[in-house]
Amino acid sequence: MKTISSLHDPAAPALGLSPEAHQHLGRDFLWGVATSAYQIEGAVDVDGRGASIWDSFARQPGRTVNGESGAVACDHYHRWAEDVAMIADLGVDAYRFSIAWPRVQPLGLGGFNAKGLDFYERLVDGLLARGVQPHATLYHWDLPQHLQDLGGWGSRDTAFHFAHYADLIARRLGDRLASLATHNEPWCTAVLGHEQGKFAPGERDPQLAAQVSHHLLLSHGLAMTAMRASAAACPLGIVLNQVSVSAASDSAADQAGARSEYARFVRWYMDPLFLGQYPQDTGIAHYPEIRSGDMALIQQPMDFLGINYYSRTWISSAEPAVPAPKALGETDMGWEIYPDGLRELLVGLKRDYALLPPLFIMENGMANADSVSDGRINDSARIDYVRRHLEALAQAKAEGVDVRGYFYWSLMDNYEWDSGYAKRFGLVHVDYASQKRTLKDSALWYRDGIASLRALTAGRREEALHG
Ligand code: IFM
Repeated sequence: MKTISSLHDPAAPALGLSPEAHQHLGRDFLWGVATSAYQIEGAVDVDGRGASIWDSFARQPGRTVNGESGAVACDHYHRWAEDVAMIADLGVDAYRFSIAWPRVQPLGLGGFNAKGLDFYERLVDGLLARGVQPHATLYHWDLPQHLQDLGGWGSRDTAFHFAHYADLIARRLGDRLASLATHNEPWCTAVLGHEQGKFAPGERDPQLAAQVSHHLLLSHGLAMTAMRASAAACPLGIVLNQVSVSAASDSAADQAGARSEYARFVRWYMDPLFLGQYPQDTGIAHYPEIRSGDMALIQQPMDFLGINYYSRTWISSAEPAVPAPKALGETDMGWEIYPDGLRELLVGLKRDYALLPPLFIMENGMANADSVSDGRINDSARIDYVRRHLEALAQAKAEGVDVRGYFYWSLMDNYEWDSGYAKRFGLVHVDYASQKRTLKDSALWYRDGIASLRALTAGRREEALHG
């Protein structure tokens, strides 16, 4: 197979970045790739794993495209060693994955499952042995079904069960993890899972969704407290999906619409975590029941904040609505490609939250139907997408935002939830029939780009040292 260096001029700037971006992303910047348990592991009935809400949801007719589920996915549970070797060969610094709660605690309460815990021990040690930092997330949407039967995230008790599970993981893996995040994208669990019915458990109840968001935040606070005690050296945080919001015009209605959308999406999580209160200007009627002491618990100091950015939200109150311009087009998800939104978002966070910890882009990427020719998987659109977002990220750094790393979503094509397997986000192509992994052009570009950034940085260090 050809490598990207034989496709591109080796003297060209690393990752095609501008000299300014080089300067900001060259030194001490962490490069990674990300996945999540249910989307890649498969092996849902193996070694004592309990059922999760996604197993049940995907079985319900009409919930996912073609009724597809993560039952096999990328079979990563059995192929983890090969996948770790592939990650190491990409030359990235870090790998972000999630732990399947039902694999390590089948019912979500009570006994833990030694075989499930062993799997993550092997994965973490395997990564470390290959020089790749392991970054784990405790909850990426696969709640044990048993807890759902007891009320799921709508029940306050689930927050306490989660803290117990978090504590156990911190004790077992905290000495070797490079970071441990409580939740991935709580907005999705609350809104897509409990208001829009698109994700498990498929509820459509806005009041329940508000309560769920509060219980997720509460569980984060409880888990942070428990984990601080048991894994003092491990950096702890949370990962939020965020957007930039653009108003279609200067009209009062569009401007107000954009402000309340931002309050519902971004501030709904940021304000409790960093200001100790929910925003009041969301324009929504549904607020959760909050008990005394909850907000203080939620507002725990964090070592890092993970941001997932894919696109912007466009607000038009006109009839008919003014469509988003989509000057750079859209991805296969129908999401507008809008890299400058990443810069806007990050600069806004720095402006609004004095207590902001160091940031990591924990997810950014595009779904793209890649074309295969001559055994090569051409995904130049993905390369362009990432390069533009890296430029935006470098600009945010130039404007003073403390961003320490970038994880591409995703390492490999995988189960895209209700969209099934048709949407391909991977740097690595997966042939689901054979489970063969093939590096796409973007993977080669990422690998060679990271390597030459490092070489440049090393060169600059040499120059600085020896003149
Ligand atoms: O695949 C998802 C991931 O699980 C969470 N963030 C967004 C990705 C793309 O939709």
